[in-house]
Amino acid sequence: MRHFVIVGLLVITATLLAYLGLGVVGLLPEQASAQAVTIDWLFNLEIIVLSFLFSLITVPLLYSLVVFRKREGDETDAVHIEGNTRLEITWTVIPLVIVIAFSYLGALNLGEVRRVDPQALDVKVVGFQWGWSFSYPEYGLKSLSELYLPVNRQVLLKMESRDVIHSFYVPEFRMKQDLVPGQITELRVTPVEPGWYTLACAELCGQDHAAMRAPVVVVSREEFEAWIEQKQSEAAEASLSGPSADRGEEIYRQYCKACHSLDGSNGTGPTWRGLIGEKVRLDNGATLIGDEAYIRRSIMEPNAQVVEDFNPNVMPVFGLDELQIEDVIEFIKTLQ
Ligand code: HEC
Ligand SMILES: [Cu+2]
Repeated sequence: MRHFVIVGLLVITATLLAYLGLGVVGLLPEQASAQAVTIDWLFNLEIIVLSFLFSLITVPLLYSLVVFRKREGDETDAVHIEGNTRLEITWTVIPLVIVIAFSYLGALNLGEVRRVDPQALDVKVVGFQWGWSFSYPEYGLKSLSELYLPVNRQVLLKMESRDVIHSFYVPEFRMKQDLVPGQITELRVTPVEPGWYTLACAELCGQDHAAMRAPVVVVSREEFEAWIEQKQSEAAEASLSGPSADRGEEIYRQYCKACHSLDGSNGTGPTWRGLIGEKVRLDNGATLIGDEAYIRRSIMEPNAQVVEDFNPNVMPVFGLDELQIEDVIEFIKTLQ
């Protein structure tokens, strides 16, 4: 009986230490979304239960190892114990109740986290090897390289992948959602804390997976509106002033850099240096001279004319619009 009391007290102490210890480590970053609060509540409850279970196993084990160790000169056998029905029922029923309780809480939690707000702001997210692009259909804005969000308004992210499976993860929001090729997946999140965060791809997706990041900026409603207006006037200006090599270079940095170099070295794709006006050999044996029409076609239908020694089906179709393609061509022209 004395042993039970001592072990019981030690288990309680170890549980507290394990729980407080995990709290000090700071497993999670700040809570920047309404969903994070809900998720962390359940997570915290699980941490309490697992601190207890961890202690319940390790404390009696260590206690027995030390207190009931073999004494010197003791050659007798240990006591043989054959089954204990009451114990077996207890350690089956209690965990069963805990698991059922957690699945109930988990279901409530999931419902809360996924609650639909009809006023939600629609944002389209595209993931590709290795970057992100964001569009705001409500405001006629597309292909932006940063995700701006107004505080305290639910956002409905509609996500697509251009190539392989990626995963949308902003640790401060806690939510994570895969982007699956050929499918549109959705995630709802309500930012509650203005600030700068980082979106990171959470699904190993190839060579530069670790660099697949994008800024996420949560701002007040007024700042968001000002930002939208600024982006809209930039877009309007761009369509008036015609193609620009500077914007082409920006598109290059955002989408094409992973495979195309500017310095004459070939990577996953051919270099862009000297592409205009030079001979290009195709994999069907034909040769042609690199001109605007060829570049345009290579961007819109990458498999129509495949460059010799390079793999087809590697270059994604980016869905660039007419002006963006002209910007890119303008930029390639500067690379002689
Ligand atoms: C995942 C790798 C990858 C990315 C990203 C990529 N490309 Fe390519 N690209 C290729 C490969 C591979 C080829 C050669 C095979 C072919 O012709 O389809 C190619 C060929 C081309 C060609 C023909 C080039 C030549 O030297 O004859 C053009 C033009 C081109 N890409 C434009 C772009 C543009 C514009 C972007 C960004 C919007 C882009 N690519 C992004 C892989 C990529
Ligand atoms: Cu990825």
